[in-house]
Amino acid sequence: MNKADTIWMNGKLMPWDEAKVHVLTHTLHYGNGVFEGTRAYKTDRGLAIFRLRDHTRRLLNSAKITMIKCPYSLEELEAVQIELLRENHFEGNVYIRPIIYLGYGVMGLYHVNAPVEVAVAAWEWGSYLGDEGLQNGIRVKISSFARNSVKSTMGKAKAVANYLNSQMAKFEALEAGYEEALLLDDEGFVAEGSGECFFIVRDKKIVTPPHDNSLESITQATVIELAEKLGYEVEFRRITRDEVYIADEAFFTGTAAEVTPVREVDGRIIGEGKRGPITEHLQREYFDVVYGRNKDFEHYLTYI
Ligand code: PPE
Repeated sequence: MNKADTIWMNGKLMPWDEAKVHVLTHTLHYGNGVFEGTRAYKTDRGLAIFRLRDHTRRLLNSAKITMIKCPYSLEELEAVQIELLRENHFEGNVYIRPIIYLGYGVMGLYHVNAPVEVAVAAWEWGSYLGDEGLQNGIRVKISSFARNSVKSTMGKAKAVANYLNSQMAKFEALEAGYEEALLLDDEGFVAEGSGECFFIVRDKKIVTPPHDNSLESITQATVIELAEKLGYEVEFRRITRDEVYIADEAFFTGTAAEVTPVREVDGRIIGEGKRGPITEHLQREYFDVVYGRNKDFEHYLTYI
């Protein structure tokens, strides 16, 4: 990965290689931690963090859900992320990864006495599913793993533990020669990708599943806001796998994945087998937003 100079950890900036944890770190054993993924783009006016407030608020909400008391306020965490980007003098686009976790000192499942630690790292990260994928679309496999059920996990939290399910699905898809997994919920309806939300387009209507079994995605919300401004009809409703196969277009959204077209699912060609026209339109508009070229969305950018 692309190393940066410093990482912020428990109140101070330290050299990248020194930002370490003890092997008995509670989160490492029992999986209770929460994190965020936020991007900053090189705009004409310099580096700007996209939707910093929304990501930081979700981080604190995730901690609330999993019963971790974060010692820093929303404003403090925002200031830390800005400071980190200023200190590191990045040349390209940046991915910011804040994490709140339980540190060293307590073992056993009763977690409330474990020390709460907070770190924020940032590094230069290019396209998540490849530049080729952004242009021409990716091939996707519906996973044999059901998305974490609401009966046993809490998908509104961007919680470390939720990502075992994602990792297994991603591994299975890549091992089978695909580029990403699409997970169904335990009732068989489309939930989300291993690290993205999912959309289809049918008869010019844009459809995405409700958040029953998925993260409340900030990119998804941005794309919906954009689409509605552009005059598209957007519908939140359940989608079945066979409906995906006969969609005119399909795409993933996520901070890392941005807007990535899907050109094939389980051997079925989606639409024309390439990036569809509405996907292309939304993708272009999304990049205009994050690069500060759309005045209506300026309020989502925090310039460094
Ligand atoms: N669902 C999941 C499971 C998920 O992990 C993400 C983000 C999303 C939906 C989209 O959420 P949002 O970023 O708010 O639009 N996944 C992060 C994972 C990247 C990684 O591999 O690490 C991300 O996009 O940053």
